[in-house]
Amino acid sequence: MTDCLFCNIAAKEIPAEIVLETDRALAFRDINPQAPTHVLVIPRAHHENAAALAEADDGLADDLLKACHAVAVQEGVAESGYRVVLNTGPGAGQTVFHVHAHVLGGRSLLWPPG
Ligand code: IU
Repeated sequence: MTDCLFCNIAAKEIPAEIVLETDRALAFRDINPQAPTHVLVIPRAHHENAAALAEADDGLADDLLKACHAVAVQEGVAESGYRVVLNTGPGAGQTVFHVHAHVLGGRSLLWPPG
């Protein structure tokens, strides 16, 4: 989708600090980090949110989760612990409507989230 920010990042038409690329996913640093490690992991294909991704049922959700773990390992937070967040819908705080997993780590993370 040409009017989608994250599609444009995936197409490298908008710059981002990319930390990992696979054939079906891309990971880049969040511009407003909430933790020492705060990376967004997206599928290259456009799906509005996690619900749409789950319904697509083409293995992409599995790829996304594996990419999240690869980012955590690469960032050095896999052993200390990290959080994967998929805000799904405006009521849950989703503001960009191309599914993205937040990978957060590098500090103590409280529960429940706000
Ligand atoms: P959310 O789950 O949809 O609320 O997360 C959107 C994230 O996208 C949020 O953490 C923003 O800081 C981040 N972001 C970004 O990394 N680059 C951008 O150009 C824009 C938002 I706009």
